[in-house]
Amino acid sequence: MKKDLRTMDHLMYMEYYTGRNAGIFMKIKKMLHSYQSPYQRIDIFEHPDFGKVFALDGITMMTEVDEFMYHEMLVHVPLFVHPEPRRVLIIGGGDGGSLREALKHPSIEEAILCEIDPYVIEAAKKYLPTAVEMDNPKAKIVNENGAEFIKKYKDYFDAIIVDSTDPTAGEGGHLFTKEFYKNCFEALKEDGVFSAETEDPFYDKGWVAIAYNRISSAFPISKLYTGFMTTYPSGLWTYVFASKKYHPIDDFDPSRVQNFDHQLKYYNEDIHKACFVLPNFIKELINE
Ligand code: AAT
Repeated sequence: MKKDLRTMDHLMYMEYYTGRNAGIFMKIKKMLHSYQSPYQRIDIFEHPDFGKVFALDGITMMTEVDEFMYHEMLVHVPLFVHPEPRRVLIIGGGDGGSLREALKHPSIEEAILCEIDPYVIEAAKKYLPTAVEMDNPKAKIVNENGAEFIKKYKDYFDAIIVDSTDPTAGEGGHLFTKEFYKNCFEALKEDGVFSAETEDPFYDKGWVAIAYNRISSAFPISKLYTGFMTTYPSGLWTYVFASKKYHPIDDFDPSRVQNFDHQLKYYNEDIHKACFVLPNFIKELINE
């Protein structure tokens, strides 16, 4: 019988946090994939406890054990505010986790995943369990810069979800500009909703404020929310919900979550309301 590789101490992965004075390390049980694409270095390895780990340019995008926290919070908060989302656009998110969560909503008829790097899609399909819905007939995958792709649409989507890399890494910066957020606003229908990952409030606090202010300048309603995220810097992650019409709490109907067909692991109707309650240091960051 084939034996598993022994986990020893000699293979390590390190992610340096912004500032490069702290970070996280993970043992590598087995390297599964390393590839230099035109955009970024792609690594996928197996960790003794975290399962598969996916990193771009040495920055963790997901680990198998905690990706649910991030993907559920990024996707279900906006999709449970919109009463009947049919067309959704996910920008970034090449591991497929956000697509998987979006397609749990039965009203979705069309889900476009716009991931800039085709090599991420290829690697995800081969190695990552998050890629389960990529062949779903409702899903359409395009490989384009999301900041350009969005310009083709006006008044079309019910929801836009920005699952991007950090603003300082790879091509992620395009997805944090005022112009991009304005184009998202234009691409949404008159009752469209939006969410974006907006970094951690400790190592990247400057970016939380920048992203929130820029999104607020493009949308009449915008609210920052947080979620626990074990393997991302600081363990606490921020997201911004924005919309043209719906308020994330006043227009939220908890019975839709209670009657949802899928068992979720992080998000529930109480989390939905609680995640918008912010600690003082984060309120201060965004001048609230
Ligand atoms: N859900 C996994 C988490 C991610 S992946 C972000 C993806 O965005 C990457 O696959 C990257 O190739 C893609 N991307 C980056 N820039 C663009 C762009 N301009 N257009 C389209 N796709 C893009 C994000 C984790 C963030 C947190 C890490 N600290």
